[in-house]
Amino acid sequence: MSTDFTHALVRTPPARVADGLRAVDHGAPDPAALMAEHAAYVAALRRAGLDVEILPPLDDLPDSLFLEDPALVFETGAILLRPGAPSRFAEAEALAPVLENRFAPTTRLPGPGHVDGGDVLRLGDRVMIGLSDRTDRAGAEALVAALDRLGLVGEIVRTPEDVLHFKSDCAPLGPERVLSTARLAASGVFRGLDVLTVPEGEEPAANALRLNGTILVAEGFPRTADLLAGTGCAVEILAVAEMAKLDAGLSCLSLRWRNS
Ligand code: CIR
Repeated sequence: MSTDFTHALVRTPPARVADGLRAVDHGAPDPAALMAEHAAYVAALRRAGLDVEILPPLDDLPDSLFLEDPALVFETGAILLRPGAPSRFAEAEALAPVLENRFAPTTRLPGPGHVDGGDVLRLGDRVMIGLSDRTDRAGAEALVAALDRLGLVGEIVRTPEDVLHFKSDCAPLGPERVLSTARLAASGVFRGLDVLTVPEGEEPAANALRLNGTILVAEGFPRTADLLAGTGCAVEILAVAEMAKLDAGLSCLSLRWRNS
């Protein structure tokens, strides 16, 4: 199932992390505090049972700690993406040797389109691709073809207006269950699925992260934490205030997969 994982890759935040992209300027993150948040995240992944490998920092690429955006990994192979922000293009190629060592096949999304991994939601064998400012139709169509070669079914959907990534507003909780903001659920994209709706005012908590029997939730969203505790999973609260200044949540900090 798409929330059962044995392994994860993360990347150490670079020295220039405060230069990362920000849609709205809420102030620069404090690099030391962000490092502490990152270390706590790695510890939480390990507590959830994942074998975590930490890749070295890429100091010329300030957003390179957000490993979810330049690649997708599945049991059947990996896909190096073409991120939608020019300053993030080089992140995919930097990951190539790392993924080629672990995943066969590792393929490259053909151009000219773009896809950010943050716009890609996997639910079992179904993979939703949200069009956004970072993911265009040409990229999404190329991804549907690449997914088909891995035995997965891609489906092109829409990210809500003014939302960075599709998964800024949702998270998989199981093959047929999602956590979603009300605005995304209202689009009908999750029709037929079991949808848990994030309480009004707690929208940033939608990017939770289920790892086996644990769900990680950002600090400061108590009603969402209570809602998720009702699923029977253990809920762990993580501080992400510094990451949030770079528009980041919990899923974007790692690539996760299951080795059978
Ligand atoms: C960016 O704007 O690309 C980064 N500052 C944040 C990326 C967060 N990624 C994600 O939510 N998947």
